[in-house]
Amino acid sequence: MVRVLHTGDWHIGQTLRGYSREYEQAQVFDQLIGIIAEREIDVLIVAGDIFDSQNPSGEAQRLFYETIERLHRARPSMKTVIVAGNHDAAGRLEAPHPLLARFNVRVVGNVRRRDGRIDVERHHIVLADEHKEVLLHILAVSYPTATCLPALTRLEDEAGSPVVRAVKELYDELYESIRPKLQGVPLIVTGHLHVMGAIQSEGAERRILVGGQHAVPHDVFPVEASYVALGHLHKAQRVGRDTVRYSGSLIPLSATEQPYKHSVTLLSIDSSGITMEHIPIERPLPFLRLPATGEIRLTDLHDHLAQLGLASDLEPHLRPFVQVRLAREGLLSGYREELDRIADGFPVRIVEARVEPLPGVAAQLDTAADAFTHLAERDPEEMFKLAFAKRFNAEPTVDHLDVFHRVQAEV
Ligand SMILES: [Mn+2]
Repeated sequence: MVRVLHTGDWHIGQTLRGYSREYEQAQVFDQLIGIIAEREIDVLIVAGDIFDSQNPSGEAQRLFYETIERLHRARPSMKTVIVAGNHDAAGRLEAPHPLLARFNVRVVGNVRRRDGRIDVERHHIVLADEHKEVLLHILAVSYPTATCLPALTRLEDEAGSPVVRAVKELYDELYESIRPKLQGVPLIVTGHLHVMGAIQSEGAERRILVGGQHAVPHDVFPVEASYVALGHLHKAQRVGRDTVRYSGSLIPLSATEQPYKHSVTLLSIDSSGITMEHIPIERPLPFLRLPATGEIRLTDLHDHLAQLGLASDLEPHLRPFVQVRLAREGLLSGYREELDRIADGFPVRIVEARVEPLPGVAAQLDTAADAFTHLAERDPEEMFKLAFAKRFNAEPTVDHLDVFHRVQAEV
């Protein structure tokens, strides 16, 4: 029996509206370390977006290395497999390899080729027991950048997406290279990309656009894989088939992720097959929506915040995050300042104040969203007007348009 734990999208160093997430991230790593010890995990898979930025702060790097060291201490026999996501700098993530190897950590930052062939050994991890009997194979594949996909150029008369084809070819080549070695032993494949049909959140996941394509069908992964451990989307979910899964993030990374439930997926693998268990991760801090459903008037915000009954001396890093849904009616243009003034008297951190766009604007936005794939055919000024209306709930003035035209001319 092999026990594998699937997680991803840690986004260490992330800030939300300027607020640090370090306290929450340290708290969920404590939970993770507890799970690993208690459930006697053999392999930990972190499916990309370790850091939130290509250039993580000293604090973010310290939290990462502390966590690696603590994970290793909690479970010295455990192997950790980390792949880079689109937020990570592949080279930087791989650079500490000589040290990380001492902690039984393998990092795959990108796909490298020699004479056109993939250096497969970098991606292939074999887990064996004390009698050298092989228990599990892992194909660790990072976020495929354009340089990882040399087959990206569109073929003559190609009807489908060259990105989908190139990603499929990448997985096919990797799988075919290790296929003779598998001999019926289970295989786990990793990926960091948007798989079609999955639910994405707004604002946090950053659309990946390789050659104008940002999602691939789930059949790019070999059907022979017992499990596909995905990262990138922050909602824990299956996609296409039960064994192709996003573990989801450990904390909500944007206001739209407020309703998400966070978990890690435990895979128990033996000769009879694979079983999955989703182990919940508790939110270290409340992430509230005010009101829970519907909207409130700005004038009622004070009462709603008072009803939370929070201790006024709550330390800044322990203050709950709050998203506010405001009714449009009676809202003045300086409402954001007024909102901050009201919230200032309470130990909360407002991360979003959303006003639903006017019905007419909403309909136009929907039309624009439908036409997203034909963005090139859309008039830039029309798009600017829509974006302006969405952001400010008003039409741009002549002065705004004048500035827009000057910027457009410069571009
Ligand atoms: Mn990502």
